Amino acid sequence: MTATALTGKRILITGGAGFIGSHLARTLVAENEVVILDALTTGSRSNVPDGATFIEGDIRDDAALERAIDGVDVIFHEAALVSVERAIDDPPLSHAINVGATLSLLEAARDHDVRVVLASSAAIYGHPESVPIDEAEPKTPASPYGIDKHSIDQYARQYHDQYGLEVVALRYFNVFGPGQVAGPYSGVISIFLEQALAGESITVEGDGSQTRDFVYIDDVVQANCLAATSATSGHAFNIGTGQAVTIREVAEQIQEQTGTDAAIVHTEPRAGDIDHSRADISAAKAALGYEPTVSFEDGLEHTLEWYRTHQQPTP
Ligand code: UD2
Repeated sequence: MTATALTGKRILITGGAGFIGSHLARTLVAENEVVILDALTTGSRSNVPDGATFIEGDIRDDAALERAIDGVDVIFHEAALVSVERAIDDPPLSHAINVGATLSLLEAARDHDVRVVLASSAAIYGHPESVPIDEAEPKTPASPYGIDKHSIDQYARQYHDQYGLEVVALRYFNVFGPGQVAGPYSGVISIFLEQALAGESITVEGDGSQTRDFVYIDDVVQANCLAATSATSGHAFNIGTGQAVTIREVAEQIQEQTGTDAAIVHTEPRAGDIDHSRADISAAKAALGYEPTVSFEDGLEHTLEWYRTHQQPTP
């Protein structure tokens, strides 16, 4: 469990029943009063830790938001339509959830004078011109999801500059860890782990030479806690590790760590896939004191342990 300077606060976590939000909730609940607002669209009630107040509601519902924000000192805004594919299928829906509801949340935070830590995404950079990617890299999002995350990332700065709202946006790279359940829209690591544990072939899309900066969930929790307590405001920071791993290496590592007989097979490359993504995290280090602590191998080991105990591979 990540140590944090956040104690004795009333904290709202939107999306607190989801992957990232529930890890934050579990870290903070012992020393703080945690309120979770989650519509349970992709999150799960069982992710809500004991001791947290749970409000089942949609962030697009102003009344639910008002109720959730009452008396809080800080908001972690993790609720979103997280699927890039789903956002491509339905841009207005992505816009309503990812932008519209976030704007309502920023307005409410402005009214109540509450600090906000906002989940932005590496998706705002689209296909980067070069790696590592620093925060000044051109923003050419390659999907409606990326456009929407870019929008709220920029609104966060506006709300700081125009209205003095204390807000920090965190641009997550590829987050992984226990509790990220495999599905058609989830991260490659959860998909490969499920395949390997079920003895199914591990499906590498394309030749596997594409790279990603995989950041373990505990370090994302750490970044959020630092952003909530830092003197810094009105800025956006990359949250990754600064290291890149090829997808082929991910598959091989999972093959080795699970001890599976499953083969690695190559399928068609994903249309519009990003070749290389790696964060320059020097700004987060300097401004927030952020320092990744979990190596890719250790993170994978913890995630695998969780899968072994929580997932029932189909026979
Ligand atoms: C991540 C984020 C997405 C958005 C985007 C911005 C996740 C789950 N998604 O998408 O929300 O922020 O970054 O750039 O973190 N792959 C396989 N086999 C599979 C599944 C995936 O080879 O069964 C490959 C895939 O083609 C890609 C890589 O793994 O090259 C990573 O895929 P992903 O969906 O985990 O994440 P990404 O980076 O596309």
